[in-house]
Amino acid sequence: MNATEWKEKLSAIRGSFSVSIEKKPAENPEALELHYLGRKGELALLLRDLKDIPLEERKPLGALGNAAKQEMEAKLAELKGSAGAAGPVVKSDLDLTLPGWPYPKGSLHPLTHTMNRLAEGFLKLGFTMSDGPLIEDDYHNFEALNFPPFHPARDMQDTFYVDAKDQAGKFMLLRTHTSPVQIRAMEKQEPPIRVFHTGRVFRSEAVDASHSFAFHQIEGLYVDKGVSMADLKWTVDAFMKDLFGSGVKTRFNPSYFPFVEPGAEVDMSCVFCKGGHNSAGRCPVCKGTGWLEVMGAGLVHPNVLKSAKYDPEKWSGFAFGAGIERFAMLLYGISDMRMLYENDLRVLKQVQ
Ligand code: 2NL
Repeated sequence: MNATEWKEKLSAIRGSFSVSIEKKPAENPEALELHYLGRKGELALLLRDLKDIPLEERKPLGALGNAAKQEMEAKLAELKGSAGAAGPVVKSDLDLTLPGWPYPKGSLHPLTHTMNRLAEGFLKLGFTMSDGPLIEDDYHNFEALNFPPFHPARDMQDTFYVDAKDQAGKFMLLRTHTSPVQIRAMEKQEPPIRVFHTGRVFRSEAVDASHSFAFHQIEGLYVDKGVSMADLKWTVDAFMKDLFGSGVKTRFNPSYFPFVEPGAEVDMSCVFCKGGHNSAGRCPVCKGTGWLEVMGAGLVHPNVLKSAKYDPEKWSGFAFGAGIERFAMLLYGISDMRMLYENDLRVLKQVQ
């Protein structure tokens, strides 16, 4: 290589370096440094070639090479300095070994969790989940359930009516119980049928520690050949044991609902005192009776079977209904229903 060729090579290296350094987005400055200025970099190899050039010509070439080197170093330093702002992060004060910020996890609402547990219990027993509208007509909420035309539940004092009428010219309403969902299930399906539903219901009521104008119910229905009170008793007992543990007992007291005959109120043994009294005296939850009323139940009234076009001579069934708030309060030891609607994080965080 002669002096002219050497100078041309140097200017080619400077040219390609300046193209690389101007690139947007910027190239990695460490890689550029290695390629041009490293021990086996392009400039180092060219400087090594100086030995083949006669001594008297070599001196000014060496000065040119060193000037190019200094210029390239300065440009690389500049690129490294701006890397934090514009280019990829190469070095920074970020300490990746520090613990992360705690990220608050969401959780299920106690009512949602209770509904899920109830649903699991009934799915296990072979029941299918049914669903229906929140805004109902008079027929599905009352008439098909054997409510007489002037039953007090139809009163404006008890039921929220909606400013819209059904095909029969009657005002629509917010469903007052989950029973219309079971009526609709029977309309869609021939017996045998085994369904349950959990959902919201609405009643025009003053709010206090044990009442709300919007609350939740679970309701189940089983219609088949030869279904009896014994089947109902077993099912209710199995489901209460699933929810509260195998130590729980259930008992039936005679009661009245228009849609069942016979009808019963179901009590479960008090989960707080197990017998009415504890070391602190009379149990405040069961008032010392040792029993808590938790649901209503009975054998489906023949008139209800007839309105679903089921032959009451051929089929019989049981049904039950319960308030979900009451179960959630017993499961979580909540004494005032309003706590379930206030979204206080101390209540909400109890459930994962
Ligand atoms: C209660 C009482 C009850 C039913 C609900 C029912 C549904 C059909 C036919 C017959 Cl389609 N009965 N449901 C039966 C007895 C009681 O609920 O106190 N609920 C909170």
